[in-house]
Amino acid sequence: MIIFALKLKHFMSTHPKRYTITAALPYTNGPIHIGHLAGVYVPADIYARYKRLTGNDVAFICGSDEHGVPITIKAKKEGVTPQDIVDKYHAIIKKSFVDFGITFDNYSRTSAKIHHDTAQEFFKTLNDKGEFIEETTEQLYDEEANQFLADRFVTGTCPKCGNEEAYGDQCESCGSSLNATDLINPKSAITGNVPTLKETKHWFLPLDKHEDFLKEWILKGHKKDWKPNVYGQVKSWIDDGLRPRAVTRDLDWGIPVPAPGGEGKVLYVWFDAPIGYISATKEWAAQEGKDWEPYWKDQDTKLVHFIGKDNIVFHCIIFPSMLKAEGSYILPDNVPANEFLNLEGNKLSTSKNWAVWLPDYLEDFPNQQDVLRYALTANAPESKDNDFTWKDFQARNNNELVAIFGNFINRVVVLTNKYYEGVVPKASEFSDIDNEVLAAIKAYPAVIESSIERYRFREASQELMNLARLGNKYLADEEPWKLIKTDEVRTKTIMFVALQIASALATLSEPFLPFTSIKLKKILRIALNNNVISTEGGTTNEESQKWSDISTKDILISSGHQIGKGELLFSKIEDKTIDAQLEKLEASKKANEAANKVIEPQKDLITFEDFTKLDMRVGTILEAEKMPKTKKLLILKVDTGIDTRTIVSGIAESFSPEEVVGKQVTVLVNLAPRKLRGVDSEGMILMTETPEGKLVFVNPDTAVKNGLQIS
Ligand code: B3M
Ligand code: ZN
Repeated sequence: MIIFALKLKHFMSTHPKRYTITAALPYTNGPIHIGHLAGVYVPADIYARYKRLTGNDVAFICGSDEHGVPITIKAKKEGVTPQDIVDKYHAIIKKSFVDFGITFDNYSRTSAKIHHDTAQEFFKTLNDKGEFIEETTEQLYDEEANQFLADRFVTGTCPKCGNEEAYGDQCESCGSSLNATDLINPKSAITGNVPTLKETKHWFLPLDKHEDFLKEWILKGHKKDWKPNVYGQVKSWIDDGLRPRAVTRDLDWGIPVPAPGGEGKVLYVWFDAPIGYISATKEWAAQEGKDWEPYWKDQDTKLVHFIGKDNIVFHCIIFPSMLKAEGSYILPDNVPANEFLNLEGNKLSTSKNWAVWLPDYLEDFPNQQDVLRYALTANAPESKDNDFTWKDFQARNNNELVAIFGNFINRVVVLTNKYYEGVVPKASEFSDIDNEVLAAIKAYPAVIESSIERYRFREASQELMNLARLGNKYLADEEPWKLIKTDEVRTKTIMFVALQIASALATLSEPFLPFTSIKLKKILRIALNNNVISTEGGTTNEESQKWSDISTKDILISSGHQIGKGELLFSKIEDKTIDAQLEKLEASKKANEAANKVIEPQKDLITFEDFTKLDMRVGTILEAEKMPKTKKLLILKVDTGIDTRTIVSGIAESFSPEEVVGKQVTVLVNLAPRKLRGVDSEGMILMTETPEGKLVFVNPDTAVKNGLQIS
């Protein structure tokens, strides 16, 4: 591995390149959560930071995906306009990315004019080249809503995998891209009705026409370096045969179709959104006084799309076919899609509010963005779905960031201040172990690079942690705190070597732990490079340490250099903090279930005679006690006005015995007696249950005589 890494290292350093790195445009119908960070944005940011640090010309591009049906559904639900929705969530999402140190060169939005113009121009170019099929077909229609049903306006069973909650354009379960008319048992998401079919004209991108190109480019081409989960999905779609896909919709929210007959129609969101990468690059280049075209048209530019697995078909088949048809664009070099992150064993879900939202995380863990970035990277769903647990989050923080990385830095800084008032001591002769450590430092950049270049960020983050482990072990083996008493010369050399490791960590950690990297550079007084988060300038006039210095320079931090005082880089997370998060999750799940509780449909009709058989009376609970060895049951003595009887009731989790004594209740008195846990129960107390699971009495709203009949 080291030899490969070193060869790669040399090649990379002598061949700086231009990179256009894109990250999937998040829908602006809600905040973003840890799954978005893990799946797309943290890996993309690690890659972009690393490419910048290794001297490349990078355009790191993203923006809000503001069209599409989810936004119109949310707007309708909240009684506001789609523009209100996108304005609200564009700001929230954009702030979250800044808060978490995701260093986009431009975070734009698809409602921007520059995007409308770019997307319409792209459509017109393809249309003028005859790249579309214009066809009138029957599409799903909701007569009651008086609306065509596409995308998330319709759900049904996926013809490919049987998922019963597939959407009109895509099945999130198997990732297939669908036509709404493909769905089995389609149902309108607006009214719940079964749709009818109605004729309408749309423009279709004939993917079948691009099949040979895609086979050549991906299957026969050099795409063997694509991740197996990506290559496998793409191959199965191509092997299944590709069909024309509609690229326009009968909707009023989106980019108007710039063609005769396009009135009342908009571009399909998945046609316009990927073009958002191009318009955002244009916008950025204009701000920077650069030419945007080399980032999208120069064959030497490397285009990399960071996405989640549900977006593979759009980024590996549909968008490349669009780019190919247009003819002047480069194609993606790689699409390192991640799988999904689950949360505590369940699928992350915006609609079910089963998520850790980024604004909430920062409220509970202020200034601990790096802890989440690291935990999500170390556990990233790179090749299979993975599970985020708060326990693992705590372990990554306590056992690695605190106990290894933070502990090592703390010891180096505290001892350097204690023994030498913070001045880097002069080293004498290096021992074999010293030379091994110094050589290992030089080798680490290439080891980390080799993982990053293969989009193995989990592995790369563990290599970084291994360098901190090396430092910890070196100090533990050399024990400068003992040697200081007997061999000052040797101690100085040990501390000098340890400080070289600390200095290397300050730079190598930047892609993974950007906030910590800044703190560490300030502690060591290494000038801050263009790490875009830093607001203050460097603290010395030394040239900022470059990534390449770690493997080329013999000395990273010189004798005589003054470092600063220490500060804890990470703090231990206690069990009670994690328990609070788990309780918060459970509460949000219950609240969500309550909010979305489905009211049971009415039961079958009964006759009046059936009803008259029920004898319901007002009664009063005279005594109550818990049924031994059960959680749910109370034994009640009830005055029914007819008699005083025993009734066993499953209300113990909602009421204590004391709470119910004296309550007037509704009693079904002619229910056949039952023996419950050895106790004869004669009748039933009528209750209802709230969505939160609390039981509530159904009783008269004023005190009345026991025994009165209820009818
Ligand atoms: N808006 C993200 C999603 O499917 C989608 C990505 C567009 S990237 C051009 O959740
Ligand atoms: Zn499916």
